[in-house]
Amino acid sequence: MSTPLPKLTPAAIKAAYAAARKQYAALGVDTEAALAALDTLPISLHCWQGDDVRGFEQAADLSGSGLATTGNYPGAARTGSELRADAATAFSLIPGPVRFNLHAIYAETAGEKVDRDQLKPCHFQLWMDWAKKLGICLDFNTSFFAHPKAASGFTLSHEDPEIAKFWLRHGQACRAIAEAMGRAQKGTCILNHWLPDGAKDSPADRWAPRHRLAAQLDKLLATKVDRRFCQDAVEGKLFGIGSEDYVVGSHEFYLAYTTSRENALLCLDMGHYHPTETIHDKISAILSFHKKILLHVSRGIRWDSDHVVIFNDDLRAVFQELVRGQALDRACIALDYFDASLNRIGAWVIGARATRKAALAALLEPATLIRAAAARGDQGSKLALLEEAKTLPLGAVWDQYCLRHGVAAGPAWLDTLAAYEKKVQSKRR
Ligand code: RNT
Ligand code: ZN
Repeated sequence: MSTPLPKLTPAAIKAAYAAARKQYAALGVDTEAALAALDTLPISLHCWQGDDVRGFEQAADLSGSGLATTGNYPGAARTGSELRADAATAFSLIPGPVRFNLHAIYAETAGEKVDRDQLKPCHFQLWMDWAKKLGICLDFNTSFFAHPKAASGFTLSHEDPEIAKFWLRHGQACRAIAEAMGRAQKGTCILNHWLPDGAKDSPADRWAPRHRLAAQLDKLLATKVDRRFCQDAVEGKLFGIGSEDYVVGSHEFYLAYTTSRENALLCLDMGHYHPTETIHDKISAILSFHKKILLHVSRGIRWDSDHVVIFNDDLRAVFQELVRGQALDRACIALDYFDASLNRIGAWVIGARATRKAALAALLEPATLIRAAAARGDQGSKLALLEEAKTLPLGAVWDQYCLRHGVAAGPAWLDTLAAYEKKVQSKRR
């Protein structure tokens, strides 16, 4: 980027906000209340966007996991310190509260080979120290992929009891780590379990792996942890590369599992459904019976479930549902995508800003007017008001939010990123 991008002055932001505030107030919307509500919503940033889901195990290889990053933009983080520095740079460009979401393959073992079933809280001490210094909380994930014992495409639901037991021990190890993280941060660490188990074509038996998975999950979730500190979640998926025909842990499997057991949250990943299926309509259905959900904010395109999140209708609809149902505090929000074709810090910032903007847009909806029109049976006015709401000055309120958080409003954050890229990322070979 050669010429610096325009910076909005605080005076210009404040003037635009004052006008926007009046415009919203005339429609019954309190922008100050919306901004205050926005500050109560943490967004968990996923460590794996920073290095294309590589992690720190030398041998880790994503092939066979159904996860694939494409692109060769230079400057990916190679170590824990680089990833931490990159993440902190992203945080400085994102207004509002953030968390950081780690995977087990990001353990730091000081050169010692530690297999997944032997991982301990001490292997995440540097992460915990860093989080404490920044005043943020951590979330965690079991890594059931990129490992020789995952090469067949099956892990926890494997027919070989020894392999299944290995992955069970991995899950147990991760629960102890998540609990330690939660204890250190004096607040819940969400531990998400996603496994790739599935088949490319026409499995002879769709039943047995599901019976095994349910039994293994029951064992895993029965091991004692303090649930104030470790809250498990399970994430379903429709298909992956190499598991096009059958995924053991499908959405329906986990929906039924979590409903019957009440020991884990259900995780919905926006990219894990049929290509034209969206998740917003599922939220009120699930939250009619579940206390909370975990959302993986992502963007599916064709066969890829993990494009960088943008401020689109799907994302807006998710937050409309949460706000309309007064359920913003019943959804844990975590980003999940990976793209190696652009600056990876930029990818974090784009997705996190889009997510928060979608939440703000929902909080600014002229809900009272829209509901009143619907209540009197005036469908035309309801639809017209929804349309008019789309062009209200959301941007002015967003800029004010950025200003209050000391984060660049508008595209000027790209200049900070370009400077960091030049000084830090471009030096990595
Ligand atoms: C994979 C799932 C899962 C992963 C991460 C790396 O399809 O979405 O959440 O993206 O665990
Ligand atoms: Zn996901």
